Amino acid sequence: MKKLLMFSLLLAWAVPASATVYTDATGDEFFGGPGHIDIASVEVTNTATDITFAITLNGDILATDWGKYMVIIDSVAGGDTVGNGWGRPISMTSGADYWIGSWVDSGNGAELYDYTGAWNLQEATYNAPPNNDISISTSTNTATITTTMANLGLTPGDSFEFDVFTSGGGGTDGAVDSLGNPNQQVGDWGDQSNAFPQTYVTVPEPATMCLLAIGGVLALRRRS
Ligand SMILES: [Ca+2]
Ligand SMILES: [Ca+2]
Ligand SMILES: [Ca+2]
Repeated sequence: MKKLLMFSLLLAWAVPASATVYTDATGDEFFGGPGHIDIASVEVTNTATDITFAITLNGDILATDWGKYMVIIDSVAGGDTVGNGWGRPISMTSGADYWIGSWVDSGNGAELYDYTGAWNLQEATYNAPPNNDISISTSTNTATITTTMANLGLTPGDSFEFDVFTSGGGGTDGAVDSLGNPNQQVGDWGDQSNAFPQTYVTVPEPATMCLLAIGGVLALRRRS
């Protein structure tokens, strides 16, 4: 029995985590600052209930803490082909349904908007439950944002299109960097630009699958 359990645990350890890493060029923004709004990569992961975007920048986002980090998402039919939840000069021509806007100054924060003919604030880190199903954590180079799958109209197995942008605090500041665009996205702060959609396929939670596998092995063992 001990050997079987050890084998099962080894199997669980060996199953890779469900992470997709999208890399971006560095030095591909007009600002040329300390790199805190120059996207280096984004790792997307999901569990059965939650989805996480870990945005890694080419500089220290805490030392220079005015960066804004945003995700535009096309996960269901329809959507906004010209705008987004923050009214920034950024569009997703396939039809944006959700918008995440986050900041790392003033103690960090994030908002999630959905589009139903107009953009509506659905979740915010500063809201009381149940309207605070979004979180942000930071390290030197990475801002990590988590919300629920349901908040983005997703169930495990669904795929969706997205792009990640950086910007400044001005209300008309555009996409200084785009994850999907390895070339310079805009020439100045207020320039209009379009998303370069990336595809993510959500998967069932690996931990759940491992537990099911272990449960199956133990059940077989009991039966024999
Ligand atoms: Ca970049
Ligand atoms: Ca859509
Ligand atoms: Ca880019």
